[in-house]
Amino acid sequence: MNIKIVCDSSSDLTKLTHTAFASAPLTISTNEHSFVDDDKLDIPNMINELAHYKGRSYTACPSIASWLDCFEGADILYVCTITSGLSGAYNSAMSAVSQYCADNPHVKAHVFDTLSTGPELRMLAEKIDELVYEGNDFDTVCREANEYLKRTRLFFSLESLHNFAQNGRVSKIVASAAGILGIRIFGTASAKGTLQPMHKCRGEAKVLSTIMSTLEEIGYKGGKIRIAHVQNPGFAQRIKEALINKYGEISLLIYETRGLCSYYAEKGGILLGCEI
Ligand code: X90
Repeated sequence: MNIKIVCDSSSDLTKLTHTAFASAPLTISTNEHSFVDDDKLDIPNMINELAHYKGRSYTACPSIASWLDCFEGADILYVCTITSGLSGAYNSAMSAVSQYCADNPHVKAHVFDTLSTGPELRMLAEKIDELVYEGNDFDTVCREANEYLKRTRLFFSLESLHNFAQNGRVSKIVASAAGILGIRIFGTASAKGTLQPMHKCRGEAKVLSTIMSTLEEIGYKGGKIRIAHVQNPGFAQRIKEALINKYGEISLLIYETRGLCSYYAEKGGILLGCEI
């Protein structure tokens, strides 16, 4: 039995520890150039090119065909997608799964709509990887993974919402606050899987204290943390130090966002996933 975990590229993952993995790329485009968010994408070059580009830019979810490429050869499929509240990725994954199962009737497949993205999506994939490795059957993995998703959260600090606004994914009013120099929008994924701003923070020190108080409020007790950053390793490291100071040794990884999250979170952006 070939078991495969498939995410869209907003998971920022390229592999998992135990289970076969594939990533279905989203695409970031200008009128002149398309950036496919796969392992060949030169992300610093994309960020730089977009920063100098005067026209509009867009994104697109993975096509049904690119999901099908990822499914190739799998008998059991766990598919995890970016929130259906902001992307068509969940719908295209569902269509791809129906097609794949129609062609391969023995296949068992489940699509998880994370109502989130980035580190929270990555954490779900890591959890499924562990559950599969422990030898759990398909139904148990699906049930436990769905339970896990209820115990994880996503928080973000964004210096700009320009790309969210130009793609119509937040209102211009919300976006304008983030345009002010030094102001970061701190927020979370809403229950519907949309951007939910919580605070406006002036400066990184304020973001850091907001992260610490927010984690306390939601009952965080030292569970797993994943921090993705857009060219901001120093701040990610300061968050890590503050967390270790308060909670002691925790499972924490810092890494760079890939294409899609780099585009929307923009330079300086931080995404934090945690278990509660
Ligand atoms: O289908 C598409 O074209 C992709 C649209 C994706 C839009 C959201 C990307 C978010 C990337 C930024 C901060 C986290 C916000 C989370 C809210 C659920 C990461």
